[in-house]
Amino acid sequence: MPQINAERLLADLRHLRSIGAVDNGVVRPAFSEKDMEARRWLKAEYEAAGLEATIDGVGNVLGRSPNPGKAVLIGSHSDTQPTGGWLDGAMGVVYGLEVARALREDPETRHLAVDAVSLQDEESRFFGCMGSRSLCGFFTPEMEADAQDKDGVKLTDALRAAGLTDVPRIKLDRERYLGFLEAHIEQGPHLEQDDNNIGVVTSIVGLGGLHLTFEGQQNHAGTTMMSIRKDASAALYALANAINEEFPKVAGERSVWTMGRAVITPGAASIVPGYAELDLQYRDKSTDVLDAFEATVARLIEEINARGGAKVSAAPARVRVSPAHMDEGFRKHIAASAQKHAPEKWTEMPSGAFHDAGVISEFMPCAMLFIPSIGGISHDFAEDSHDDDIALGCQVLADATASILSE
Ligand code: HGY
Ligand code: MN
Ligand code: MN
Repeated sequence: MPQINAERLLADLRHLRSIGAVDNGVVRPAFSEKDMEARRWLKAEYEAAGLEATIDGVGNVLGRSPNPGKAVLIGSHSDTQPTGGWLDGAMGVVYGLEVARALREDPETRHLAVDAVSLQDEESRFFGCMGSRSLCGFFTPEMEADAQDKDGVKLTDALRAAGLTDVPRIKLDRERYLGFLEAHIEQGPHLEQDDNNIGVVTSIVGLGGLHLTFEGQQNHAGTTMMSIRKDASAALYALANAINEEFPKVAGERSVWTMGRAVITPGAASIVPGYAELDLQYRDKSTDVLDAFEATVARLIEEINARGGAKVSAAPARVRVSPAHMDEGFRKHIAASAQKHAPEKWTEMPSGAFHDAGVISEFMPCAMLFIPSIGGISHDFAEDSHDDDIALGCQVLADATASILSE
């Protein structure tokens, strides 16, 4: 079976980390200088690995194998959160490169076709999983027209600044592929807590988000009596508290919800706020639970507006993403490879984080493999994993890829 080169794998991961490095983390938002520098480096690495490489019109980097026959596509995203970790996405991208090299270097597998990909904007600077949606033909002109980041930068301007405006966009050839494999850090505590080295993902959560707006009346904090205030912040706090009280009544076992961004204007201690915003995101493996969360918010907004204070309104913050099930056949290959390389130290598990495989699974069969995150930390500069786990995960993926392609 193919043998990955752990030293080369870790050296490439550390080089990628250096592009946009800040403290122990990485700041490489989609289409930033550092993001595009990383993509140009990956293109060169794909070419050195014998792949025909292209950076497409939304920044996806695709390395195509010259080998005939059905291919497996392996990769993830190399863009990061605003304060991102060095492995989120990047590890799966470099695994794709290393698995392509390892199979090419082994006489028994050098005829097999492994394509490698670095996807764009999985982290939703402009549009969640934009790159994988574009590759699958799911990124519509309507989605693109309004896309802008949280600072108001338009996607069209970011594409122009990155020199991509007139660059052709790749559409994957469905007939070429058996499917897509994505390796990722778990970004949670379960593998480490249960002393497992490998997670074989069963399903990926669905997610939804609402952008909530509170419009009141700015006024003097000393002379405006409480009974006549239209205090935007009071409505925001009331809704946030009510969500935390009511959501558990309709939640599933692993439901999560986050209110990670709030804006209160003008943000002065002696002024009754006249305007506020709140971003709410919720996730679950069941569409019914996601629907119940949205119905609960609609009911709570009605109740708060009936009080006559600030007026609350809601708008979708993102396109709803459905829960995704990973391919049973691929999962068997990954499980067999995990059992070979990490006997009894692997488990099947759902993914609480969202991934490009969640989008691509609507286009072709997908599977995911996790390695442990130290302390379960992610989306933070402190994100990290042990080198041995990183190397083991790549070897498990290489064997699984070879067995899928040889079946
Ligand atoms: O938020 C997520 O689940 C992913 O890490 N972007
Ligand atoms: Mn992430
Ligand atoms: Mn990720």
